[in-house]
Amino acid sequence: GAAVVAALLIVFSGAPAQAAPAVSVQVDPASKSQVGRDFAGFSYEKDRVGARMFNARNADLVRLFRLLGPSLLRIGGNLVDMTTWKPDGSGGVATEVAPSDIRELALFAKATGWKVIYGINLKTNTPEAAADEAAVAAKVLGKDLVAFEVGNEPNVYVKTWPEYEALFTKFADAIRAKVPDAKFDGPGEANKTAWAMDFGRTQKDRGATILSTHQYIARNDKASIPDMLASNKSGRLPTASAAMQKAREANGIKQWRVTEANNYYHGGAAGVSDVQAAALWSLDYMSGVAAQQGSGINFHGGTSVQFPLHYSPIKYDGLNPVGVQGVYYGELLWKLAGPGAYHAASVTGADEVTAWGIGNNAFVNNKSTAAVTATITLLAKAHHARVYVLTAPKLDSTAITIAGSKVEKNAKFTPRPQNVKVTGTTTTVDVPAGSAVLVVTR
Ligand code: BDP
Repeated sequence: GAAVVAALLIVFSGAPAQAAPAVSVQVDPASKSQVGRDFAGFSYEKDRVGARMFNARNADLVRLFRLLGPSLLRIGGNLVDMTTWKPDGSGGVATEVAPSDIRELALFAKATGWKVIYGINLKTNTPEAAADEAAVAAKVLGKDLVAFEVGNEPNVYVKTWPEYEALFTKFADAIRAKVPDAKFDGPGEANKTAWAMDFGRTQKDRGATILSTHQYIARNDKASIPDMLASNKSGRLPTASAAMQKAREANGIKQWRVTEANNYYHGGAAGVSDVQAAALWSLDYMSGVAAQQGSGINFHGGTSVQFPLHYSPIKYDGLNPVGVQGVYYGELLWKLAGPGAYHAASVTGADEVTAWGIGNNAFVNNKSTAAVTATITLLAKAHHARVYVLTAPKLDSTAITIAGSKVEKNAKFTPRPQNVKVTGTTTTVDVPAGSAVLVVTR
């Protein structure tokens, strides 16, 4: 009896896998860029500092950051330009920042191992107050401060580059007078890269270490899963990455980075921004940025007084996490492969399948509605590999798992990767419809 059942199981479970289209993936041994530990980061609104969401006692949040990190937290958003520095304030007020709020942030950075890009109000501030706040932030954050960012998306409220250059210079000069070794990222335009070249040229000897841009696919009334999944092939995202790389290289700036991004602005859309499709989208976006030698993406999230942030990697009730969503899972799968050299990969046999390598590991991202069987040529020989499958019942599902495990709100994550045989450098893995796999050989 048992033998018959076993034989039948083999016949029936074998059948669909054989019917799946075969794709072939070749990882390119050449590499132009390194994926660092801080590639997959977060961006948050500045008011979260005054609200003291970032404090070392926010235990679940600390754990959720640690699971993904150590990485880079960028503090900014529209709320940076609505937040007032209160050097004598007692703290704990969302629209203000007092020294004690920065101390809480610094303890959070220590507890999580994350570093910080610290945004300062440009739009409704004075150079003197900016410099005063910067001096405190530099002292309190110490080595955990990566750069200052002055204003959010200045192209929204400053019309021309010369006007912006003059304004930025006033603030940056005041900051550098108090913090002589201050580093900056910029210009951080919204959905544009027009000022990146000028910013690189004029600021490279004035503390600029990161050229930055913010990219969203489109406004949330345009949100759709098919458009989101196609957005990494053409349109704003790949065009911006190429432009940033050009500006970085031309000016010899060390890094370019998408310091704020997500799929659809005005907070994203439920059922698109927070589901499995968003996880697959975020993976392709990270791959596209790495391919253009970008040093990472800070996916925007948290909460905002402006609109609900459906795209947030971590979902909140007030200051407390209640779970994680699509983009968090994409970032987590990415992190499980790195750090290491980024390798492009060619895919033959399916249109909606992309692939790339980090180190000796390989990703296959299947955005189609059919399962595929991928035969992958890896970069190094191995006998076995671990396979992490990021999957959900459907592209618009929130029931996402990686290697059979969801991520609980307290960051409990117990993946059980499958073991597959590798023959020489070749292995074959099944990639379910609307799913991504990470093959780890290291
Ligand atoms: C960006 C802003 C951020 C918003 C986001 C959005 O920097 O504060 O939350 O758009 O509209 O432009 O979703």
